[in-house]
Amino acid sequence: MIRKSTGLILAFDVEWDVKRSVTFLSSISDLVDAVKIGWYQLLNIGPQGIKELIRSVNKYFLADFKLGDVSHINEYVIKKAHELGINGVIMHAVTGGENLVTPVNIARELGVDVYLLISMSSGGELYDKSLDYNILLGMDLGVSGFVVPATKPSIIRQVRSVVGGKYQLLSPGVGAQGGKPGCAIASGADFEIVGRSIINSESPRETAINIVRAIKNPSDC
Ligand code: 3DU
Repeated sequence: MIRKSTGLILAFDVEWDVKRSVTFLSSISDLVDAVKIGWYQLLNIGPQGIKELIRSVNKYFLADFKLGDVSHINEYVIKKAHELGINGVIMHAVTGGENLVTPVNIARELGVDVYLLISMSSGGELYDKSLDYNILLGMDLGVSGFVVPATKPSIIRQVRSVVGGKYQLLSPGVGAQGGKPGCAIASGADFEIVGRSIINSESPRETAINIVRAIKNPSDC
């Protein structure tokens, strides 16, 4: 599980080398509870770059590979991610129980958290039609939590009301995609995931401070 302090997760979608990435992350490290990396960064700096980054920055690293393959491939990827030092992975619910059960169990044995994506910040209409099914699927599998969009607060409220307090809800779509900082957490999420608003800001630290402030004291949600 991600340890909560500020409630902010940085979506670190950048094209920078490891050195620049470490410098940036060190400058806002106290403001973020976790760093989310994904395909873009893996393709930019490669697995060794990811390994070096994780070794250099003392943070929870969440791999957003949105895993949605057959069971054994999901399993291979989770094992490789673990070797790189990844603490948690995001998986697509849509791949279904049969393709999720073994990978989730293997992740648990390795100490890697699984967060199940059950709704998208834009589109994802098939997900939203089967929300109840996917919530129960995740609970049955024993995932650590769910990815639910800041752009759909009613979905966050619905998921929270079903899962209770035991599961962590991570919410992307804050800032650049329209979600107002603080409002996803006010709707029941545990963490807000923010990328471009911080990364592209002229003053990333100041922007992150303002987001953390809004998370602590949300208004106009
Ligand atoms: O829009 P931003 O720059 O704050 O980035 C959002 C991040 O969250 C990005 O890494 C994307 O892959 C992820 N995400 C969504 O944007 C929407 C989802 O439904 C799930 C994940």
